[in-house]
Amino acid sequence: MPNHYLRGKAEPWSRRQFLKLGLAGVGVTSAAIAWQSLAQQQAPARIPPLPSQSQTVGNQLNPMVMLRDFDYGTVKRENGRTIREFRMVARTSTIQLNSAVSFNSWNVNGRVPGPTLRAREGDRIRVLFLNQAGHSHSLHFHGIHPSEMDGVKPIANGKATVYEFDAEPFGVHLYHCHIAPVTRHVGKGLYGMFIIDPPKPRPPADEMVLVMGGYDINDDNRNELYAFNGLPDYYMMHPIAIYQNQLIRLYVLNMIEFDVAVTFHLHANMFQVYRTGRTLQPSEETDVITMGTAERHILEFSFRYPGKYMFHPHQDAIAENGCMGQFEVISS
Ligand SMILES: [Cu+2]
Repeated sequence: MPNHYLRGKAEPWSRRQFLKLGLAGVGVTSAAIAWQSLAQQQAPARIPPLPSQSQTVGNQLNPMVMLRDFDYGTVKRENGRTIREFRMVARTSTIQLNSAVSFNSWNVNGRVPGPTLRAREGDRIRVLFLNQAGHSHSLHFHGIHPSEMDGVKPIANGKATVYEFDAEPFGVHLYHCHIAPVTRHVGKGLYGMFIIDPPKPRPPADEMVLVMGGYDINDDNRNELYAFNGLPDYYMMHPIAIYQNQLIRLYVLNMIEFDVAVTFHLHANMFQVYRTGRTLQPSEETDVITMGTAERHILEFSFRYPGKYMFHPHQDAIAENGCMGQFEVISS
């Protein structure tokens, strides 16, 4: 497993804004190193190299990179505790959903979904939130935290705030804007995944994030387009390469507004389900699982046979309007 927990992330936040909050400074902790070396004692997962042409022309979103892009924050040590600082900027920007449709998104750090934050249970999370999107937003995290850190208070355009809380409990969580109407703020793209790893790391796997989202193109409170990781049909056009017999660990989140629930279905295989990522042992095996809005799970599987295999909600109208992708299993 690569040493992700030591990787710093430079987000486009000015030093002046940073100093204003009195939060300058970086550091790497011995605790983070010790925990990471525990994970390295097991054989690493085999992950195919990224294709060189995975970028969609004319679009700043690259779902192939987002797939395995985990933001471990900037690690600091304060009073014997590991602090993970995340810099998150709300913005407004246009994304090209397909050759015909551009969409005015509200987002975090210029991407839909926002960055996948990752921490270990018991770390202290410090989110430096700056709103440059043009109107009020907030960041509401799922997980356990005090009322004042619940992120339901509007942060006006041009203002910043700090959300700080303990990372608990381990599992797959999420964050999203909680300003009314939430359907609109989430539908415009202000959401992302927040993974809290258990104290003892899960076994090595090819780990990927799949966030399902919907787009209400014509403001009729219904979705016309859907996507995994931001761009409709991206993984159909650019299949995700994985190795035969390699353990795959999907972190799946449903952030589709307006539709009550969707399923996640994988072709030609079965997967182990860890509901909300809250267990270390799977609770069931299936090939289709129902997810209401904000539900999320860890799904594990490996493919026995090479070839291409689709995944999609089995609400086929949703799949056919963009929420569809495929794995390409490479012989090992
Ligand atoms: Cu908002």
